[in-house]
Amino acid sequence: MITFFSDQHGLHAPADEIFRGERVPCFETPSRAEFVRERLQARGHLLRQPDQDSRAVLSQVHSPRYLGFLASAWDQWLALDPANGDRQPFPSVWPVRTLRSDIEPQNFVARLGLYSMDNGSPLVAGTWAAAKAGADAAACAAALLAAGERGVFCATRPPGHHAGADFMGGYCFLNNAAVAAQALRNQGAARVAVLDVDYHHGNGTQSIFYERADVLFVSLHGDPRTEYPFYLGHADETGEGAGAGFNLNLPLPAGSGVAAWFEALKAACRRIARHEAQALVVSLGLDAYAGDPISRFALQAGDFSRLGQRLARLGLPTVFVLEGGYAAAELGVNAVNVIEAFEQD
Ligand code: Q9C
Ligand code: ZN
Repeated sequence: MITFFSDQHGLHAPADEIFRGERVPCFETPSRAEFVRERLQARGHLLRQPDQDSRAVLSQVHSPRYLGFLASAWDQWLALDPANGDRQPFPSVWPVRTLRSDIEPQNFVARLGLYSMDNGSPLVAGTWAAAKAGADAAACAAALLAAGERGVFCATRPPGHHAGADFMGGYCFLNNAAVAAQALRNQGAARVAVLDVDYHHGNGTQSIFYERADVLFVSLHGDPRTEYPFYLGHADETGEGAGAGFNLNLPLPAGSGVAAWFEALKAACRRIARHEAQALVVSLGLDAYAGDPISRFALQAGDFSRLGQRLARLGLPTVFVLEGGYAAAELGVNAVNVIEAFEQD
């Protein structure tokens, strides 16, 4: 399968994240993408660097002020103190209920909080370049589908599905799946479906398309009552306004087994078929894997082949976008199992 891979991904390599109030090594590491690249190459898949600018599509899914902030955040951080070059900024204050988010504060950390849903998404000098290359890959993949390709894989990082129109979160900065879906719409697909199989609910993607009927969002994930992102992803979130009925969440209790997961996948596929979509975007998180260090589902490597086969049966031109998955050494096998089974079916 044609796969987009950006050498720029390595520019986003934060050292630590905050976990239970302590600094711990980041789970979302450059090695994740490198393991995927190695496996793709070993299996003879073609790798391409993204060569299209996603700027126009990005401004359809993210707010101008958020994009402006993200593109210049590191320079703003350095402007505070040149010694900040070897420090990671973390937000510590957020405009929750009753506080105003319409006015951009002048204070940098206050702006960082305005544009963040958590303090777990560390930003470094190369974050914008790496994230932008991932979004460019999503736009390239959509263009290849328009040119007749059946499946294209974006083996990119950082991931994107927690990023909303104007905030980062959960290791995500730019919503690559939303970029792919919007680009497919721009190219003439009347109806698009996004299927998110990452262990964590794709709150960013859901919120971007929540009031739209043209992009159906379907997600299979750990129940937000106990799992990140906690504040979205419940079954009663079905869409609003024109988008009423075009959002389907299938939360499963943490610890659910493989049979329950594939039952939920069946329901997801039925809803996607009913949408009569002309193209599909798969937010391909691999953290439903049994060996994932921060997730609690039970899929084995062979189950990822079964996933690829089920997705192929939808019969839709499909963009796969890598999201989470933190058992880094197993990521290559699991990702390639999905796309090869998709191609073979
Ligand atoms: N120490 C994605 O899979 N933090 N994001 C968990 C674990 C949030 C996961 C803390 C996990 C976000 C794209
Ligand atoms: Zn995840």
